[in-house]
Amino acid sequence: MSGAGGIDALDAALAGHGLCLRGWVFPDITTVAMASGGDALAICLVGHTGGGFWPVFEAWWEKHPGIADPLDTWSKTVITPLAKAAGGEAVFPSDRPWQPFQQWAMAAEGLKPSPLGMLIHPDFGLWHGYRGAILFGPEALARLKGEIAAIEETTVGPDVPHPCDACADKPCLSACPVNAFGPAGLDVLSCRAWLKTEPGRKGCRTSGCLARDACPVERGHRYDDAQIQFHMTAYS
Ligand code: B12
Ligand code: SF4
Ligand code: SF4
Repeated sequence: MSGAGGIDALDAALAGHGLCLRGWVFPDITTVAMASGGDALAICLVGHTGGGFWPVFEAWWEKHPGIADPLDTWSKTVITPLAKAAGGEAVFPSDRPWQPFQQWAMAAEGLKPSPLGMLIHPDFGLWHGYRGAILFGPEALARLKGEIAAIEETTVGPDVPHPCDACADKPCLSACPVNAFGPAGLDVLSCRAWLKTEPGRKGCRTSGCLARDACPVERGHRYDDAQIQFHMTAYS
């Protein structure tokens, strides 16, 4: 175990909020262009697998009614001080310029995109996400050297199984009422137009994206209805 300010302490503090360290990227000469975090030498992804953070967030939101961008604000409130205590700097998926969270996740966790654009996880299916990332520079790395070295040794490579390879029928692709998924990815305009119609409001907007819901992988980690409705409202 490390002392306060170490990686173990960071992980434990995140767990108290229903979040976790998702994985690490160590930019080298080929990947450093992915990091717009200046001299960041290690990027630690923070997120959730399944919807475990939701009750923690909801309890916070009840105490902050009317707050703008509640989930993004909660994420910043939780992650920023923890990143600082660990000697890093937090960045967030919702902030512009957008940081390449999905590229980081592919590098850190070996995940690959589903036909829907979202990355699919072999243990959590389409039910996971990213709430922030912590960028560590040379000074923090020197202090955390032992822990980081151990993490680097265990960081996953590109050999994580990709669930879509074994999914012959690909039910996600036939479930969308407006066929919004094509070779160019999600047709956002068609999707949003559908969500404004009466059947779209009663369907996807209330019960969640039918394409995402059609995926049979790890459905036990599906978010609960309140969380799904929150994300769909934010998106549409
Ligand atoms: C812009 C954006 C969108 C735009 C997409 C516009 C477009 N066609 O590109 C819109 C608003 C449509 C969108 C929608 C959704 N998004 Co979005 N989005 C982003 C955001 C903020 C930036 C993406 C980006 O351009 N990055 C910049 C480039 C340089 O980084 P990148 O890693 O290389 O980006 C890759 C993605 O853009 C991806 N991509 C391209 N098109 C699309 C379309 C979709 C739907 C997704 C998920 C990815 C994706 O390909 C890029 C190349 O690798 C990211 C957060 C982030 N900072 O990455 C979330 C993010 C990609 N979104 C995410 C999610 C979950 C969604 C929704 C499912 C939200 C929801 N309702 O629950 C929806 C999907 C809509 C649906 N029908 O269900 C997650 C994906 C998690 C995962 N498992 O992979 C992210 C990472 C946010 C997070 N906090 O975790 N999103
Ligand atoms: S339904 Fe099949 S192809 Fe679609 S996301 Fe799930 S595993 Fe991948
Ligand atoms: S939310 Fe509905 S309309 Fe939009 S992509 Fe998903 S299934 Fe299609």
